[in-house]
Amino acid sequence: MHIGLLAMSGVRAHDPALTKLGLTLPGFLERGEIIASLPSLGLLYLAACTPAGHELRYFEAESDRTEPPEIYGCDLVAISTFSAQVFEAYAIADRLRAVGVKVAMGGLHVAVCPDEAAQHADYVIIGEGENVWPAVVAAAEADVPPRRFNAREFPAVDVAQLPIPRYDLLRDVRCYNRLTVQTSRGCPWRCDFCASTIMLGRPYRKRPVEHVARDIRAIQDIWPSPFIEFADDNTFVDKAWGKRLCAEIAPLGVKWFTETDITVADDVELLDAMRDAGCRQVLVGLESPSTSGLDGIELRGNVKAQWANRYADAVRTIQSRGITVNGCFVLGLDGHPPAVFDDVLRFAMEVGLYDVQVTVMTPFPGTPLYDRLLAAGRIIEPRRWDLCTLFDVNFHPQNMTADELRRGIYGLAEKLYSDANTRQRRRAFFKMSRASRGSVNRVTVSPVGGDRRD
Ligand code: B12
Ligand code: SF4
Repeated sequence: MHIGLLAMSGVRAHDPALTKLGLTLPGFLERGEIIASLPSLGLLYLAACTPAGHELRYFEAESDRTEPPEIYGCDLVAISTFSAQVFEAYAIADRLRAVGVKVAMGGLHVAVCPDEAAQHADYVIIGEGENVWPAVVAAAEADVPPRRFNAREFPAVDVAQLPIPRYDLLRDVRCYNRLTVQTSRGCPWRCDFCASTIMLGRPYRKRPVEHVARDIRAIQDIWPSPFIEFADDNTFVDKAWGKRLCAEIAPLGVKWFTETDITVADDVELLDAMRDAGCRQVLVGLESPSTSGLDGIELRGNVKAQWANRYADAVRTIQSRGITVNGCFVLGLDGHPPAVFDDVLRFAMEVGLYDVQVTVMTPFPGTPLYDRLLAAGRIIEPRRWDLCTLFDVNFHPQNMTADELRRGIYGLAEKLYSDANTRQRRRAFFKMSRASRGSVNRVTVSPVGGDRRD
């Protein structure tokens, strides 16, 4: 069969004012441009798990979010979904199926909304794809009628056995400025709003560090100086493993970015190992500048609430080792008062956060947050998955109106990302890292893009 893998990249936001503001301000623009062109790692894993004897091609949707015409030459097309693009994905799937192309859909969105997806796809896959995909390909080949595949009915994915993603398929697509590698899957903390790998129903798992290095080398075979983004939820939960990872990848000479929780600040030895291994930025979900809003957001642990009073010191410690911090704030948490916008600005400026990401609390389908807000009648437009962008307000906050939240974020973004304030925040980082013992003359910062909240 001819099998097409269709990725739908780019960033999404609907609120016109916030989009105009957020996507045109310098800090944001820089980040948006950098991250928008990441390839779909999930599809590259599926490609690596495709049984022999099929012709595979990786496609990116066009910039107007339609499918490239060549995809109509495929017998089977695999589409990977996130909530924000799922309606676009359904429209493409409908067009493909109308002319007899079979469509398989998987990914974070359809894993939690399989009934909805079944109206648009022949095969709907719930959960991690690697061990299910060969059965999907066999079903398409045998012309099996539409059905669902639940990863729970297949052997669980062993992350120690993951193949090298088929990065080679990207060679002819376009020039990617950064590539993703996974070092771990999942996160132990389970925040009530989190819509990452948690949605796939599997626990936190770390890969063998040698395999991570193996994957990076596979990328280097194609792109000699890649910038690597770890597509993890929370890389350095296990500090001892983290040090082994750094030791393994340091000789490869790559620069990288990752998402991790604030507890890395407790281990200076780890931070130095990260910097020496090429870490340029960590994206850390601080969520709130103070304890308000944090208590109880994690369904396991209460790490963020316990750390909130130490956030400023923690950020300074990380940045003083020569690693920039992209601090993320989720605005509109139930405990957030209207003063939260000023608090975030003050925190970011005082601490000298190199990058800041402010996003709207977003009720993604399948999260405890969505169920809680829906039951309380607080979702403004239920099932408007296209508003799951992290930049659109689609719920009634507890301590302000939806409009106050919107306007609060506009005002905050305008100040945070102004040229003058961006320069001032970044100057603080350079000062801190210069002052730090051992990092003098060693720190070079290349533009990096945050992404978790994208
Ligand atoms: C890299 C990344 C991106 C890249 C995506 C590139 C791409 N085309 O895939 C870019 C930068 C473009 C991006 C953009 C956005 N992102 Co983003 N991004 C991520 C990130 C950091 C890693 C995703 C990843 O690579 N995971 C690793 C792979 C291996 O896992 P996977 O994709 O889930 O695939 C597995 C299974 O799902 C399954 N599977 C997936 N697809 C398919 C298909 C088939 C047929 C089968 C059988 C199986 C299958 O098998 C795979 C292997 O097990 C995650 C955060 C995170 N830590 O996960 C956020 C995340 C996915 N992004 C998110 C968001 C909100 C966005 C944006 C809406 C932000 C914005 N405002 O623009 C946009 C939407 C983009 C779009 N076009 O839809 C949310 C999505 C939540 C949700 N449930 O929808 C996440 C989880 C971040 C968060 N916690 O909020 N993002
Ligand atoms: S710490 Fe981050 S990745 Fe982990 S559950 Fe919370 S939001 Fe998700």
